[in-house]
Amino acid sequence: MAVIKAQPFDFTFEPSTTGLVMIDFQRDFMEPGGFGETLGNDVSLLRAAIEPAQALLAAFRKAGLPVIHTRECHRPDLSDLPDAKRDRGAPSLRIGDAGPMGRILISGEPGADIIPELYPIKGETVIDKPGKGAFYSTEFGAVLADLGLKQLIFAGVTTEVCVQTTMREANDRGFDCLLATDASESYFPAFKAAAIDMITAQGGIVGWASPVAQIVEVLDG
Ligand code: TIU
Repeated sequence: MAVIKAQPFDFTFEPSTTGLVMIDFQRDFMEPGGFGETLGNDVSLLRAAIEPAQALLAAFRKAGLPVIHTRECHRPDLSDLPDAKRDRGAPSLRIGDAGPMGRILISGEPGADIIPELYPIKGETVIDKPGKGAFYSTEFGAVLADLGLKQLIFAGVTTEVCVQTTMREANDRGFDCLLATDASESYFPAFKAAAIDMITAQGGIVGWASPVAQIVEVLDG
């Protein structure tokens, strides 16, 4: 067993049953002209997570441990897009509309793909998901079971939306979940801080939190 210093207490894990989950590092959230910006957000806020996420990804690859990437996106025919999601609020472009990076949040379009800095390599799994959580209506749970994983380390965007939702879903399914704090960002810094507090409060009611440096130190051994 290995031990990472974390909040609210040490995260003890077996490397051979531990995977990295990279949530929605997509151009649609990270770059101008995508879904995040259509919602009125300053997407530059998310870029702080890139360098720490690269370090975490490199450590997992070096250790030969599994990496799973997710992408929030919908089928081109919108058959997996609930009206409630498409019609919510007053974005400048809605999901499925044509934007500068192709149709907003649609599978196969440039905007829905993962940013080049964190692009998957051969052997890594990519899960397309229609919801905020990665388990809903996807093969994510089956992939984790096939890989024999019990502990998950999370990076991604945004902390309080897709990352926290997926951590909660994973926690309910019996996984020990650790958030790599600086490898995750939000359009709302106060929400990121609150999400970390919510995850780790009450004795780790959802999971653990630790900066990338403390995780990499242990993975690099
Ligand atoms: N809007 C926002 O903060 N997030 C999302 O819509 N999706 C993800 O977090 N990936």
